[in-house]
Amino acid sequence: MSARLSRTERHRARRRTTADLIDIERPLERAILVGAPVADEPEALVDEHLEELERLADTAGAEVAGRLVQRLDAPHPALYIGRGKAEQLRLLADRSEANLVIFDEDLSPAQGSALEKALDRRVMDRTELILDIFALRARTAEARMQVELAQLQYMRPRLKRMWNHLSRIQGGIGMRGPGETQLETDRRLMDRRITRLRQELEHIARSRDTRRRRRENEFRAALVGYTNAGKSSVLRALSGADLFVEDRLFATLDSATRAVELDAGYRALVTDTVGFIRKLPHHLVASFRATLEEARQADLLIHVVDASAPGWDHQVEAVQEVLLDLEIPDSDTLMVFNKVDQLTHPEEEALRGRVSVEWPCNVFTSVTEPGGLEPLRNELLSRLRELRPTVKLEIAVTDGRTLAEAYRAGEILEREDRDMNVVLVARLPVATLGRWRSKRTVRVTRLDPA
Ligand SMILES: Nc1nc2c(ncn2[C@@H]2O[C@H](COP(=O)(O)OP(=O)(O)OP(=O)(O)O)[C@@H](O)[C@H]2O)c(=O)[nH]1
Ligand SMILES: [Mg+2]
Repeated sequence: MSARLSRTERHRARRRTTADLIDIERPLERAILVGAPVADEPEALVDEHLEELERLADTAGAEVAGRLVQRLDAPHPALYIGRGKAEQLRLLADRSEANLVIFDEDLSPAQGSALEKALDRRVMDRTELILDIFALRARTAEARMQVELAQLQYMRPRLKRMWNHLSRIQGGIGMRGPGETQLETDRRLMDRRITRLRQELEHIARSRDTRRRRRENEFRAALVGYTNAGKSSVLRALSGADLFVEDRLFATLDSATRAVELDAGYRALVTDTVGFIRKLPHHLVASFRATLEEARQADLLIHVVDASAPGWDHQVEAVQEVLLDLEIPDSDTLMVFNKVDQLTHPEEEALRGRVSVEWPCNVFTSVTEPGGLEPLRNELLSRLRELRPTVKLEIAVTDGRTLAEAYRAGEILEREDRDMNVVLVARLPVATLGRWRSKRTVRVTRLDPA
């Protein structure tokens, strides 16, 4: 079967641009946020999580009308929260004229339906909210397909409830995005669409693979981190490229690679990636796997942390969890503590002391202060020098294979042809140089300081 989109699908993809989605007239939604943490969750964390849920709701376009928390030893099978608490929630929603209830926890399809009945209004969980934001923010065809795939997988077991929503309101939160049209069809068509999307995404991933192979000679770094940490800002400042930056969650969904010119003619290719968040929906992680391939293949992972966020250490853990889920090794990671301009001097000093123990490989940066990114530039340069040293190579003219490999794997800066050998000044990966150590036909002399 062809992995291409059918004509109708192409037409639909063209019609439903992100701009259309944003422009959809929708009623203002008023939401009650519900947190149901485990009984021994520290108070500060409970607040922090609801704070974040509020930012998510705001990004999706809802106004927060109230909050409710119930600590639980274990979720109740029927309504997730207790019956009494559900009744209290209904009264609160009535009183504050909220038409939407958003749970910070993941609800099973049955719990979602039962809650909607008990509360007599729309209920959504954290996953649905995040999916909605992704649908709103997806710009490229690939990102739109990745989000649609994740949305379809989420909706599939919840089709009936989604149908109810559609009949009640038009174009509300969770109802946007390319996946929406699929609700008009049935599960069988949904499955067909899922297969098609998977094929199409594989096709895109394969062509990206080819492009990546062409860049294998270059030093590649990937920025990862919690959403809103400043990844795009850092890359924009380093490269001068015009990247989208915004003080909202999930500003970036697509990987973008830019060249960063460092001193002494060195350059690095740096990739900006989608931000992570606590409890990132599993289907989304799976969908974005291919986009994050850049991070897996990178010579260096740059983990950007918002040092001014009160719960930055929990954000670091959440990022590490997603990396683990994606099987992206993070052993060789440079930690970048960004937004230090937001800290007082004593705060910065305390932070330096604390992180130097846990992450000795760290730099402190600020995008807004002049020279605030120099520590990162210097670190990149020294990594580059380490991994791709500048060397003088004397290769015997008889050894054409090694000469060809030098051209393939390295960057040739100078060449002089002598009678018996070819003399090159080149930058080469240490791994290649290591392999040549025992060769008699090659002499390697390091030129830059180790
Ligand atoms: N004060 C200060 N603000 C910063 C700094 N770096 C980034 N910001 C702000 O932080 C917000 C988020 O920045 P982005 O670069 O969009 O963050 P991101 O990590 O790419 O976020 P996502 O794409 O959503 O994952 C923006 O409002 C930036 O202006 C910094 O060093 N200092
Ligand atoms: Mg970004």
